[in-house]
Amino acid sequence: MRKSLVIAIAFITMFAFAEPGVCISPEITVNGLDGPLRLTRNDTFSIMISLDTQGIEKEAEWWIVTNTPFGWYHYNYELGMWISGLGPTYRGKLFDLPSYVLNISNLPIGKYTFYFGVDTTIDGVPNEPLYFDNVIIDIKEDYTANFLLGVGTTDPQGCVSQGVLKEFLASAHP
Ligand SMILES: [Ca+2]
Repeated sequence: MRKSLVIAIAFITMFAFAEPGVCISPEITVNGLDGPLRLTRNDTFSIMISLDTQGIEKEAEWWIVTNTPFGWYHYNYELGMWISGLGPTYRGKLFDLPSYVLNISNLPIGKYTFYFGVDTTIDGVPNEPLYFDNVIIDIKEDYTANFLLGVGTTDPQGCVSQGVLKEFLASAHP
């Protein structure tokens, strides 16, 4: 009787802590698009992030960062501003975030890759597995042909770090 009870508790515990076979899904868009997007210096644009935790409720580091022509910047949630270098935006438990909007304007000419990612190792640097999505913005002097590049294209949402994100990790772990 007692043995059965122990086994039952063990099973319940296992299921309670088991992670579903799905991954945390961050998403980032610019003006509601997956990008890439070509804009001019005078354009204001909105970066929108959202997060589907798939029911995973771990402590996490949240990263809203951008690789710019003049280095990495990260958005600091507490200060409400962009800061030079890599750093976590926010530390706290994962939760479903329907949308969070950042309005940005007056960026110098150049190419910017914005990332939104989360990792569950609380140590101030991005770690694998890093769940992320990214969007590219190209700021030009003025409107030229192909003002909107690749509107509506969808790149596969990153489930774990790979490809382009290697530069993100390499920068954090030189
Ligand atoms: Ca980390």
